[in-house]
Amino acid sequence: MNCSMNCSMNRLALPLLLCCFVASLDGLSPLRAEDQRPHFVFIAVDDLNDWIGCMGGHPQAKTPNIDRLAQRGILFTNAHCAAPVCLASRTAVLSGRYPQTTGVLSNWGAERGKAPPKAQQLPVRLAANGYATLGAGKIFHGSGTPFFQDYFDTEQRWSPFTSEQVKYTAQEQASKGTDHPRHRIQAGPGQRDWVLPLNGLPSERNADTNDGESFDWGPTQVSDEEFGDTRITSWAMSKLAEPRKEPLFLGVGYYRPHIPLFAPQQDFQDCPPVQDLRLPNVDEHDLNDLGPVGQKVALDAITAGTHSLVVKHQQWQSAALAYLACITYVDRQVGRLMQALDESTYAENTWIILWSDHGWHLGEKQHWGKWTPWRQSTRVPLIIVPPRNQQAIRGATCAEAVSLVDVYPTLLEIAGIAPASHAQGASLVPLLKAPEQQTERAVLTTVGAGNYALSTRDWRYIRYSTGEEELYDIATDPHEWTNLVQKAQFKDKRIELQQKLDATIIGRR
Ligand SMILES: [Ca+2]
Ligand SMILES: [Ca+2]
Repeated sequence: MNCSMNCSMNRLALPLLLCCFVASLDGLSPLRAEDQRPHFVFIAVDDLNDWIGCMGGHPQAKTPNIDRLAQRGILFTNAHCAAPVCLASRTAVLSGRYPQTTGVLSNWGAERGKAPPKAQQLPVRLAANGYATLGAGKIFHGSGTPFFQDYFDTEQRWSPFTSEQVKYTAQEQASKGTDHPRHRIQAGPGQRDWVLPLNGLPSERNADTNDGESFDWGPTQVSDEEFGDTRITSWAMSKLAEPRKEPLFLGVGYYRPHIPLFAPQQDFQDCPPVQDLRLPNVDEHDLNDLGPVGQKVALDAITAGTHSLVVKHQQWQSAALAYLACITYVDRQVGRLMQALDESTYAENTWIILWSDHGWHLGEKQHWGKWTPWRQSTRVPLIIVPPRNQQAIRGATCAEAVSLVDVYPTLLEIAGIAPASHAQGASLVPLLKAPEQQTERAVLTTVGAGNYALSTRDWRYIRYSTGEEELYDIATDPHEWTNLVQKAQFKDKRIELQQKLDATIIGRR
């Protein structure tokens, strides 16, 4: 197995040598040998937890296309985001740095008063090494904002991305929820209009907003073709129809299943009837063994509504159904994209990377949304598919703890580009060669300043800024129902993970 991957890696290096050789023969006017380096299709799915068929997070998840990708490559079943919120997670992925280094711990840019060290974005580093870098949809979070200009050097911005990204039209905004044909109530001069939610739920937050972030769900009457993620896919497919001499990095960022959980009618119809929808597996006494901070994080409406509201209005099943329908919708788009790739000139020599920026709670620990330290929020799908023209391990899973920060050095190594000195993750190439190997690695997730979750192959350790702790044996308790931190028999494990956490944090500064 190692041999086949080594051969593959040698094959990556060969075209570079060929280029140099041709150039040196010709001297004054170097002949341009066609660049044989691999292409990348880089698929980001927003707020996708493990509710996909190949991860088994929900028994009724229907994701045949994502499952096929897992069969074509390696599925990382214990991958965690660097921070369970969009901007902080995506900044870590695209800069290759942990949030403590970037200072970007939230959705609101860098910590006040802390100037983040500038970074070379992943696509920019690829572009500097001869890649054509194109993208559409949500790859960054709010690119073009002052934050990005501050954090990423202006000249390092991903200009082809900004110029070519698909813009949402008024019709498409409907699918994002920003101009949804919900019933709008005129509030009067100087006041914001009220929009009645599609789900009929009186939202505690955002009930009166139309900013696309509302805690709402349901099928829409917007046609498939008008949905933003459909258009993003069509745009990406058109780029795969364009041959080019340079190797290609194509970023495709899907907005679903981010709230509002709107999807075309057909994707709701492809899911079970709402009365047959299975609810997430929860322990109703789950919060009893948490400290006050943990309980508050669980019960607060941080990034979505509260569980008590959902339950009170008997909406748990319909919200879970809508989340599944949004995933089914995105999976259909992944299927269209993969078909276009397989029928294109890029079919043989393209790596596919599919990832989500963080997970999502749907009532687990009585919580809805993200930005919690628990696995439901930090664990993400991560699938890496080697090109068809390479001998490689396929259809395997890797249970080692890995981080989304690892994506940056992994792609550079695959592309044969020198590692970036600023990058802090570990290349996953050794695990792609031998996914069964055990690395003893512990990966860090930061949940706002001073709150950390450490994930290893079998354990999770959480420590809040107040010193409050939690300890879970994932091998026997994957839902993190039983906090072992006070149990005497796990004292050694607790100390071991405390020390690992401290070493990891210090190592990241
Ligand atoms: Ca997100
Ligand atoms: Ca518990």
